[in-house]
Amino acid sequence: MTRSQELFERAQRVIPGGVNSPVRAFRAVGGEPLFIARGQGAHLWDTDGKEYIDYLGSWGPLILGHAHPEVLDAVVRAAAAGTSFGAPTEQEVELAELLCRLVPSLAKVRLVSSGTEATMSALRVARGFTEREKIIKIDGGYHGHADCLLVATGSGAATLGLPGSAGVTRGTAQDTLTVAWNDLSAVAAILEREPIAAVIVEPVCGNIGCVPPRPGYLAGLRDLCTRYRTVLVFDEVMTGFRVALGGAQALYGVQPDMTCLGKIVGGGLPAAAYGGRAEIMACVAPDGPVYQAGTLSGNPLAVAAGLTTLRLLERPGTYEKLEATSHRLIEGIGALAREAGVALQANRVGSMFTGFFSGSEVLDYASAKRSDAARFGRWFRAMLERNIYLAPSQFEAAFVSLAHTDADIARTLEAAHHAFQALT
Ligand code: HOZ
Repeated sequence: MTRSQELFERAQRVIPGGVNSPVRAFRAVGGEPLFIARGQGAHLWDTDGKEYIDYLGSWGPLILGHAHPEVLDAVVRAAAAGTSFGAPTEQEVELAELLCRLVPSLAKVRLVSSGTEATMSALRVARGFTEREKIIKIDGGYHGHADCLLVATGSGAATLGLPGSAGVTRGTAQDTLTVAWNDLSAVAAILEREPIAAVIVEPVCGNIGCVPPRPGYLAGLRDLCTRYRTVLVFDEVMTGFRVALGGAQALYGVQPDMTCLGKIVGGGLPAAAYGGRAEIMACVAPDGPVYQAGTLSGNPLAVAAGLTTLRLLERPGTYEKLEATSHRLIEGIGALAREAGVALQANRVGSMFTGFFSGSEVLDYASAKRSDAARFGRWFRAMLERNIYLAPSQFEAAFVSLAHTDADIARTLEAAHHAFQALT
């Protein structure tokens, strides 16, 4: 028995499913989760000492790789000055100023501790601002696990084949309307029919796997929301600072009314944020009537990690380097699949990507679900055997970091070649 297997046995006795988040459970790909001992750069080591090239990056935050020395140094210095005050600090002002400078649509921003908190709070603010109740989300869109967003949800729920979640009341669920990704007319039909507080989208879907917006889709959402005075919320928890320094809104040139940030904004520690137009953010307590709070909001360690990460990302050439590495990897994987006669849709935006085991284009959740998830599982395990650590689900995105070297990419392509051959 390996050390990971031993730990998993112990974990299952005291933690539901043996994991602290369902996506970690490897249920859709078979086998058991690895227990991770440490990470450095683009590499991970499990508790049995086996090394992997990591394309999960803790589900997105680690764009600089693991244990980046400047981030570590900032966290250690922050910790030495005190780990939490529950009072304002200079550094959280610096982070808020930086966010408002980097993300085009942010006039004001509130720091929270997780992406779930960010989306849940943004929707409450949108409802308070518009004095409307219903929201629209995308079929397969995942925005964390607030009740109103666990409807037709992606990520772990898609992986496990759950359409939503027990424990969400009918009353809550009926205020969440869903439409297919990339279908503008479906959004228009609802907005025409009834008052809607907010439309929330991941501007690049990441939780049904990586599925980009069709040309004109985000701009179309912008126009519709403006026309019907509905708050357009971009959940940029995954795409923020990932697909461009200013997020997907900078990449596609479309400004939402509100933006949710997470993952990279905390540099690997628990920080997230939501913000938007000043008149909307004026609704947030203590300025306005929408209540939202948090003991650890703006936590000094998380703020230090986030600030340092964003400042490093601001250096010239960062996103060009990420693009070149990602291009080489995903084009390479696509070519190897073709060579092996394996039908694969290699979807990518910047450094986020998913290889869908499908013969037809993946444009939304319905087409993502037509992928051969069992075949993905076999490929995933073949890659893992060859020391490549990917997201353990067909319906998740994987991430390239600035720490991935040419040698890492070459090793990954070599592994992918053998893994595709093993499938056929
Ligand atoms: N957004 C991540 C998965 N798509 C969250 C990770 C988790 O649920 O633990």
